[in-house]
Amino acid sequence: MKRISLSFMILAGMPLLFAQQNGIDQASDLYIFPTGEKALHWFGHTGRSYFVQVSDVNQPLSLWHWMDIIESGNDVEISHEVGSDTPSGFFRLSYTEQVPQAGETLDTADFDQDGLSNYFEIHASPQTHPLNFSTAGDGISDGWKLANGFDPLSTLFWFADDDGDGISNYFEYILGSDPKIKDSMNDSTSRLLDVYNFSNY
Ligand SMILES: [Ca+2]
Ligand SMILES: [Ca+2]
Ligand SMILES: [Ca+2]
Repeated sequence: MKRISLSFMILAGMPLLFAQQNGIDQASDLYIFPTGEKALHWFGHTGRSYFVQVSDVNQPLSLWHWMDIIESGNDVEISHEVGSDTPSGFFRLSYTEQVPQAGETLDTADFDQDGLSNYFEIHASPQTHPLNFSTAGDGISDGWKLANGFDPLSTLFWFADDDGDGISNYFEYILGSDPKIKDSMNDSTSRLLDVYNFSNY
C-alpha cells in the first residue's frame, strides 16, 4: 500500500466512517477515482497509531479483514490507497493512543501486549486483532493460544485436556503450565497431583 498525494485526488464520494477505539469519533473519507481506485483519507492526530480494516465481500459490515496499513499520526492529513480490488467498499479506521516505544516500530510494537507484534497480527492467518489482547474475547491472550497450537479465534479448546493430565487447557493457562506436556514441572508427578498437593506451582 502506498501513500498518495491529495493533489492527485478527485473527490467522488465521502461517506463518513468513525474510529472504533477509545470512544473518540474520528471521521475518515473515502475517495473514489474515475479509474475505480480508492483512497482512504483522515487526519492523523499526533500520539495516535492507526489501523484499517476492509469489509469482507461476502459478509459486508459483519466480517472485517485487516489491511496492510499501520500509520502514525503527526498532525497532518493521511491518505492511503486502498485499491480497486476491494469491492465491498466499506472501510473501518481504528486507532489507539499508543505509539512505539524506544527501539520499536509500528510493525514490531505489541500494542495490546498479547505477545504478538502488530505486524504479525494483521498478516497472520487467521488474522488477530492488533488492539485486542484476546481476539476471541475469552481473556486468554492471542499469543498464548498461538504458541500452544490453538485457534486464537476459538474458545472451544477450553474444556479439552490436550496432554491428558487431568487439567483442562483453560486451567493450564491460569496456572501458567504447559497445556501440551503432561508433566510440565518435570518432577514425575502429573500436573493434577501437583495442583492437588499445592506442591509445585
Ligand atoms: Ca499484539
Ligand atoms: Ca491481539
Ligand atoms: Ca492438561
